[in-house]
Amino acid sequence: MEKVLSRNFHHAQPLDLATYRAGGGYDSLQSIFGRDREEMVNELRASGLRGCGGAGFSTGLKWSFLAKDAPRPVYLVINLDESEPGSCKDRQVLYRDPHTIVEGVLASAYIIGADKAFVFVRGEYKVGAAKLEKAVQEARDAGLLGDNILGSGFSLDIDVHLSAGRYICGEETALLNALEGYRANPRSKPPFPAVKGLWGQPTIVNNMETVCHVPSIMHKGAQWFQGQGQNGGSGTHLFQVSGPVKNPGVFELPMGVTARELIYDHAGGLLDGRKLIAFQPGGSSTPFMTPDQLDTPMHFDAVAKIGSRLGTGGVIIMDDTICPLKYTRNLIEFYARESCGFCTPCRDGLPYLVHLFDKFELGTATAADHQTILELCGLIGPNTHCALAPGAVMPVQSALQLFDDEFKKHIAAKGCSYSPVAATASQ
Ligand code: L3W
Repeated sequence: MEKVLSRNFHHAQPLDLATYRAGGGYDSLQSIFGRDREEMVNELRASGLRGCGGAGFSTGLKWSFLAKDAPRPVYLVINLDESEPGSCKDRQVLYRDPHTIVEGVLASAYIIGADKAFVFVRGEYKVGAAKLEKAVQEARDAGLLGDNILGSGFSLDIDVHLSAGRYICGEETALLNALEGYRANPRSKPPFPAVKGLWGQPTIVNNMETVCHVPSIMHKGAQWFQGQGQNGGSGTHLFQVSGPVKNPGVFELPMGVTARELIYDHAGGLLDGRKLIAFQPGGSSTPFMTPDQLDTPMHFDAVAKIGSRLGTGGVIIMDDTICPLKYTRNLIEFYARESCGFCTPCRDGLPYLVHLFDKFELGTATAADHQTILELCGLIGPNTHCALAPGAVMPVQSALQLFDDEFKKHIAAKGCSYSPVAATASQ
């Protein structure tokens, strides 16, 4: 496997343009400029590249939704608003190798024929955004951005936009509203951004990692990319592991590496004396996987097949020292806080779930509360305006199945046996 996104991570500082180019940076443009755009989109589809921001939608398919005679201007928007708990991959590239982002954006913008590109960066990543700004300016100064880039007839500039900071800004249509200067409420879909996006114009929105795979696919081919994966996965992915493991971090590995290899070989396994109870494979909105599923290949289809989602590939570990109910409550509290407030099931349903979980911790929960959690999840999931609340209830539904005995134990024991009852519970 060849490292792509992390190939320059061994350098102490981000590479300046000259050093980046000396290592083959921007060479991909030779394989892209002048080539038929439809053919490149087809190659992308064949490569198996899928969106790395959580949804795993085929990148080539999404790009094919842009009409050939799309009204101008066409925009490319890069989602670098990484805020999902457990996801911490995009920041690595932003802080350590921003020219890889500029090259990915430029290559992708050429293929879709974008007139302008925007990179929407999470507000807390402001130091990284400044590094990206610097790389963009270097590219402009060298004629890699601007008018008639390298004599190709293609012109592009990149705007780096720092978010004011909310999780919901990472939802693609809320992001578009935020970019336009409006409150970041999600829009209704359809129309999808490819048809009506930024300022009503056709817009492709992609996660940063996704576009950073494009140059090497175009340079080395779809087959090469497929060969980088294993067990049915294509390409590489920046997997992340957090929680009570010996070596938490970000690892570029073949898509399809098993969860066991990722957690035990790369992240060093659990801390001494700890036992794996469950893990979330792709950020805090993904259903739990269990130790008997450790040999599952970490790629979209294989993880979906066992009832979870690969999401962002940000694995979060739950061990035997934490109450599974308290762990789950902590996740919902995050989503409750980050709700945009637009629709009632999300705005009111998520805080009520937190309240119900608190009753289990405080020892006041009854079997009826257990049942209400179950019913509320079913009510919230399909009835919201965007994917935030359905994502929030997925681990709750999963916890209801996996930890049914814990709910019952909390009711019978009138509280939590893991740690002092009042430590995290709200009043
Ligand atoms: C045109 C169609 N375009 C779909 C496009 C759509 C989007 C992409 C995927 O949610 C998930 C969420 C989180 N014509 C189209 C079409 N598209 N059909 O394809 O769309 P979709 O609806 O499957 O997903 P989404 O709305 O983008 C994203 C999950 O990701 N997630 C979130 C992580 C969040 C972060 C963060 O840090 N902010 O990482 C993690 O699992 O729960 O389910 O572009 O336009 N017919």
